[in-house]
Amino acid sequence: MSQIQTVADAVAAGKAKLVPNLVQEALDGGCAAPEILNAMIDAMGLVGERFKKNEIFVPEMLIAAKAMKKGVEVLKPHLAGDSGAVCGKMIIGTVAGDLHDIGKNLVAMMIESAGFEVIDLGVDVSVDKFMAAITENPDVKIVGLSALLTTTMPALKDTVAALNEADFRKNIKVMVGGAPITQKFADEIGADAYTPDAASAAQKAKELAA
Ligand code: B1M
Repeated sequence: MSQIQTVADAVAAGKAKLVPNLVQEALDGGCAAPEILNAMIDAMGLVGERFKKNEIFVPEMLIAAKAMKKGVEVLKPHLAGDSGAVCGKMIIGTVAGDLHDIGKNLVAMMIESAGFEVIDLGVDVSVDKFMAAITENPDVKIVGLSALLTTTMPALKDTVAALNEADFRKNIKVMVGGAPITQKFADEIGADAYTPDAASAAQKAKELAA
């Protein structure tokens, strides 16, 4: 079995203690960091499939998420450089009612390495919290919103609607993403950009801030 597959299997099985060493071994063995990351993302997809089929339950999803996060910690220096924040500020968060943060964290990491100072508001972020953060950071260039649940897509819509009504909106671009989000939905709710993954989010953020 390849080293990358071993990492992916350990993530899917929620082996949080083993994953960091396995990731390090894969890196030492010459595997590329983005390839390892992609395999770990696929492993989380598999976890989701198993959950959908009732083969596993929330606790197993949670330990897989913990294993994934431990692996990302080891990968981070190999994926993201110290950019020096030359592109400006970005605020990011997972919308109200939604606790998923792995994808949002990856997006934040890639955007930071693309040259932004990222203010991460975490998960379950209310409209008021986004608004307060923008008020505290009037020089922010982009606000990024993540949603992983079909049931939190309305919260994403409400957050974008509130941003669109605010005076500061003309100076701020709004990016959205997350597994259930599509370009069509982003257009419907009035976001400036949708991207399907972390790498394209970083690219798009640079374009929007230029
Ligand atoms: Co949840 N969960 N979960 N979960 N979970 C999903 C999302 C689900 C698809 C699983 C399934 O049924 N197949 C399903 C949603 C179904 C739906 O809405 N139609 C689901 C469910 C139902 C739930 C609960 C309701 C379960 C329950 O309690 N009965 C519950 C909800 C809790 C809540 O949020 N209120 C729940 C809870 C959890 C855990 C807490 C156990 C855990 C999250 C832990 C954590 O994040 N810290 C969890 C997990 C791990 C998952 C799966 C298995 C994996 C998610 C993940 O991390 N993927 C997920 C199944 C799946 O996604 N296939 C599932 C890897 C990550 C890198 O991908 O987050 O998609 P992703 O991010 C990508 C892109 O989407 C994009 O870039 C990222 C990197 O490439 N992206 C952006 C994300 N944000 C972006 C923002 C951008 C741009 C791109 O611009 C700003």
